[in-house]
Amino acid sequence: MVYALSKGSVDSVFKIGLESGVLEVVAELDRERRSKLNDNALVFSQSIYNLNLLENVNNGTSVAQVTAVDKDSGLKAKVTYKLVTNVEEFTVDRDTGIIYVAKSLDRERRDLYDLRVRAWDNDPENPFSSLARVLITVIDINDCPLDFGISNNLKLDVPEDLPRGAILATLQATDQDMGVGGQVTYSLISGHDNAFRIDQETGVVRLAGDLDF
Ligand SMILES: [Ca+2]
Ligand SMILES: [Ca+2]
Ligand SMILES: [Ca+2]
Ligand SMILES: [Ca+2]
Repeated sequence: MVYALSKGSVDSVFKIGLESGVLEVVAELDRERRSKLNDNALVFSQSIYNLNLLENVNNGTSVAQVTAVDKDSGLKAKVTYKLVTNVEEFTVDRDTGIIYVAKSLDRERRDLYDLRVRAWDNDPENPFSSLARVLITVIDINDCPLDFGISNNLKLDVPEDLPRGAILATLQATDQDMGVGGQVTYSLISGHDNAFRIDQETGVVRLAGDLDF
């Protein structure tokens, strides 16, 4: 005697023993076997995380959290994070994916960080991993002092008979901040008795009155 399933085994859910007539539920077994495999990759909640941070953010501040999910179970779904870009300014907590500031930022030194965070599941035999990008823009604050450079302490010899309006010197101060925090204006504040004037914008110092020694 030979047994067969009357409508065939359409989606291979059932298998019948030709001699024995014993019906097996193949798909159930297969699903069971599959669930023991690490067959789900990690998926980050975003492929790119964009952050804007003020350059005076305190060390130790948590600034963002990256998260990856894994549809497997147990160790095959337990996620571990690692910052794979070599920087000192940021760290990523291996268990939570929280990003911390680890060292002072300085917009004048570096204003952009393009970081990669890798997430692994903890399958001991065949771990999956996935990569996300964390783009950090450092926002300027007005934290740079003006620097007069070599003209910080300028000594000039001026002939007594120089005509009014003659240019004596051009002072140049620099400020590395952005916007108004980096704008330089000049003014004379003492010791000039209206004999000199300075252009507010250019720093050009001119003779404004009569010199008499
Ligand atoms: Ca997995
Ligand atoms: Ca700075
Ligand atoms: Ca400044
Ligand atoms: Ca600044």
